[in-house]
Amino acid sequence: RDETGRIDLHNPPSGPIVLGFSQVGAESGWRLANTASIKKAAERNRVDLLFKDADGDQKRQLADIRSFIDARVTAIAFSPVVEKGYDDVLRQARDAKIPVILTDRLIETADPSLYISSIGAEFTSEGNLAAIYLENDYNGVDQTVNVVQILGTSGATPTKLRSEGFAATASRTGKLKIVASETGNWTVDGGEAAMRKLIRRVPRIDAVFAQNDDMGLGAVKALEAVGRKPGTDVRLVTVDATKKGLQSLAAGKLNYVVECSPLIGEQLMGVVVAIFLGARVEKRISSEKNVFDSDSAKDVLGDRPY
Ligand code: GYE
Repeated sequence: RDETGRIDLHNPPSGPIVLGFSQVGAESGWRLANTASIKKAAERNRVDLLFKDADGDQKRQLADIRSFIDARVTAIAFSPVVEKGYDDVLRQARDAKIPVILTDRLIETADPSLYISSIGAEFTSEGNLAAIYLENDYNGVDQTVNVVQILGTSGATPTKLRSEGFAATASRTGKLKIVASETGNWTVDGGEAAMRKLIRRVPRIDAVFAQNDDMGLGAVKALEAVGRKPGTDVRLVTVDATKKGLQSLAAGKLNYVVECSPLIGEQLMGVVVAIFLGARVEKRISSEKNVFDSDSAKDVLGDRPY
């Protein structure tokens, strides 16, 4: 249904299984690949998809979810813009007997029975892995490493957990010192602006932990603009492993990329079909992950689909 309450005729339900999916937005390469994966998997599994893009706006996402309840879909899935504030709409879904699946990110709720399953990556370990790489990289160097962080949108699960994971690993040896953080809102432009601020604020930056590839690519631009050599003078670690991220890694401008796979469409459709058939579904389903350095990036770049 659109804002006026009419059924959206671009995608009228025609089969027995209808999934309402509310996406965060189109902020990053990761997100575009995630949307493509969900659309493709829906088609392949003969699931009618009502797809809505919230453009990073939680209010719009809540309205989109309500429109799925009104349309009496088989199931609702969404990737939450932020963690807080979904209890009311999820209670409405429960009253309408529509099961809800969280994809990618999580919500903060006192009642986890409000969703049937969640599918996504383990963000804390992504932060752990980023810090482990930098510690190894500076092994034998007898000084603390000044790290700046470029954060995703505040209030979103990956921002919170990647930060927690990185800080927890960093604090074990004290070798890495997080000297400053700025938000880059997951975008290339946001990452560039954040890096510019950090360069102004912090006298000595040894390394950057950018919480996604796009922001890392923005940081590369900002560093080059002041004559610094990203990858050499300043070490950069990012998360996602999109094609653009891996290309930069292969070119030596990024040093290490922790994969967070956006390709969760098939896993999601598996859960939706199971719900339709009345089968039991797992409460938590984790996506696969890998890590890349410059050499392994070159190995996979040829057939990287996103
Ligand atoms: O890392 C970032 C995206 O929630 C895991 O959101 C996702 C994050 C991803 O925009 O690129």
